[in-house]
Amino acid sequence: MNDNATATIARLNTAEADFTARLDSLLDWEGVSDSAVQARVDDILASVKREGDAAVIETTNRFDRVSVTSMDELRLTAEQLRHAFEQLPTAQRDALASAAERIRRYHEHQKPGSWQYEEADGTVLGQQVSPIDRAGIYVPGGKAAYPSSVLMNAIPAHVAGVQEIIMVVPTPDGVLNDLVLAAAHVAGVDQVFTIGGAQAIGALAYGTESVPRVDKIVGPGNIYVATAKRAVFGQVGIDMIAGPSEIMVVSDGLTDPDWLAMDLFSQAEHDEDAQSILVSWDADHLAQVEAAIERLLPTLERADIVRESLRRRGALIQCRDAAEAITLINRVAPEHLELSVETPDAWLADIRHAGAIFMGRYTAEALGDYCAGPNHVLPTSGTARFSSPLGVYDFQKRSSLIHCSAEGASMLGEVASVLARGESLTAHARSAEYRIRRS
Ligand code: HSO
Ligand code: ZN
Repeated sequence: MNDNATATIARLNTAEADFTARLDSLLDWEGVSDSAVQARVDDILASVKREGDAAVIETTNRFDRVSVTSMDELRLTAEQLRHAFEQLPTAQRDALASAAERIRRYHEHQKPGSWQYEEADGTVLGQQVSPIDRAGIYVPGGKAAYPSSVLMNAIPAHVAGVQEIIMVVPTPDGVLNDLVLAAAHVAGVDQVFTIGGAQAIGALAYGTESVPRVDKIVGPGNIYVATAKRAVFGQVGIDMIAGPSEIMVVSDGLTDPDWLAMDLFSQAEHDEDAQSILVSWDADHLAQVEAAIERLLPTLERADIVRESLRRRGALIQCRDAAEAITLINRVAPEHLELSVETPDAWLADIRHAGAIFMGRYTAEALGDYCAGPNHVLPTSGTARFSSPLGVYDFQKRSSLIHCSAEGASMLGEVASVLARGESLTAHARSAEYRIRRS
């Protein structure tokens, strides 16, 4: 058991007295909230609301170190996106297209139907599903710009039937990421504005002379973007405020330790605050994975980030048995759960909280990140207890339908009248009573 502070990754054992406290402190992650950032974001949002394009141009020039004089210079058309796609090497074009096709097919399955039924009195009741009109997708700039995230955000919107998809992406120093633009083309994005930060969120939420006002904003961003999204929520819908990425792997001891080490690294390389946890009841196996981690870590391109992430928030946890592993899963409610076990189906019924479940030894989380089909925008920091992956349903809303027959209105009128008079709302009561048949 390595307990010392210089270990690459912490070793925990559920049998130890301080286990719960140690697990709690590993899971603890402070959501972003900073009053100085809040004040700056409020200023930017107010100026975009007041001055529209002029404020967007001014803030973009200042923060992204560009010098544009009109919004036309910050706008890319569908033709330019197509051009970016056509310029790509064939392998990248094919990979984007085949990932998009799998993601689209998966999300087609999510489309909920509208429904209706008839009560005995002839009243028809139902629910009608309709898409939002216009969606805004935020794509972070620089190193954090993931073409795969463009697919994961835009395709469900497209499948939901959203009429217009507007993407914003900052281009610090004017540098465009061709793969991001190509992904926007493949995913059916209509227009791209090369703007970012709180000013882009403000432009999407309020609309400007050039940027159409959207109904919902989705996509990850830095603390300024997250703070701005929180501030405009209510004016527009938002998806979620995502925390650092996480993976929890449960191994029965029979998976190649190198595979498991690399699966843990694949999350850790996202961010120093990302979390990678392996759980097993096989102590020898945990020791083998730890050795694989030590051996493979120096071979990584992003070794520094991975090392820091494992040091801050990683853990190898020894538990008693499979039942205790399930208790841990539901306690952590991980964003990604890999069940690296022989019969993962047998586990499913007991798993209540997890963003995405990767079943069996072959199902590396990385495959889900890019191209298996399901969405990679998932609830983090334990929010899988109450929320779900981004999906078609996030770009739709539901309207209730009520169609009363004469007989139904009469019967319901009696009930409504009594309840309305109980609330002293007599216009309600009389409206209902007019429709009561007196024969
Ligand atoms: N694992 C990330 C998604 C991603 N991975 C994008 C690679 N590119 C979401 O948790
Ligand atoms: Zn990833």
